[in-house]
Amino acid sequence: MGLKERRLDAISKGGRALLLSYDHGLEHGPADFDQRAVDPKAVLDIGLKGGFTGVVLQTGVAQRYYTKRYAALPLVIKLNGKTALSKGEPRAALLGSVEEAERLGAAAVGFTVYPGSSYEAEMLREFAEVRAAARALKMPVIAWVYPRGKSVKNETSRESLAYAARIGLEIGADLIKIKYGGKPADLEWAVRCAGRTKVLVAGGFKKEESSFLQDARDVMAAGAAGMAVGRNVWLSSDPLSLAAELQKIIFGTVQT
Ligand code: FBP
Repeated sequence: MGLKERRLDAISKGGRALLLSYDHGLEHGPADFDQRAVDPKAVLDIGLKGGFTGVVLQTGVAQRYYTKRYAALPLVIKLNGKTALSKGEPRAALLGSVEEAERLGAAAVGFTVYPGSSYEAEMLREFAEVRAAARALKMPVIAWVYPRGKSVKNETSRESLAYAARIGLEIGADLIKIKYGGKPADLEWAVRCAGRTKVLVAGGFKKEESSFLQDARDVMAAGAAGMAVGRNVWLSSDPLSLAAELQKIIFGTVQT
């Protein structure tokens, strides 16, 4: 197995992944956090003890908090992002490089594109540059593909999700992360549109636990390879038992 395959295997065991997303401090600001989730160490501990196959961090948080203690929790460095403060057409700014991510010990990098935005071309071009740099360093690239902007009427419609998944395949992502609109049949079609590229699904805003777990079951039944979830885990009153439930749904067993 080559380095890239080993890295992919680390974050998607047996082709299934359960990533803990924690880039919300940039994307949404501390408004997403409670007293525990505001502390990156507390969230990294959930990732480690909860048997997640990786944690998604922006560079700054990784630099200060991703210590050797978390070696068993693979790191995904998000290379671009935006804040919730800027209005208008969405544009994720490039904030890091694949080389820097590798120095931080990353097993993969993440990159957001907003198809439909008037800045789509810039983001697609930057994705291609990141993909080339990642190929050279044998680093997998996870594409967050979120259709968004004035021209997108419904970000989670059947058409939007299917188009997002297909874009991920077309642009050469190693894994594609899309949203879930609550309709299993739509997700099933999106997974089909992604072809041989595996699809991960975001968790979305914090829900009742039973409803979130039902989403997870539906997502896996629709053929997704797993989830990359944030708020529903680190805002949970019991993140570790929720993580154990997610592991059962995604891997068929608890791995910790
Ligand atoms: P959640 O599981 O909390 O929805 O996180 C997934 C995610 O993609 C994060 O990585 C990111 O910070 C956030 O959603 C962005 O959401 P949006 O672009 O819809 O504001």
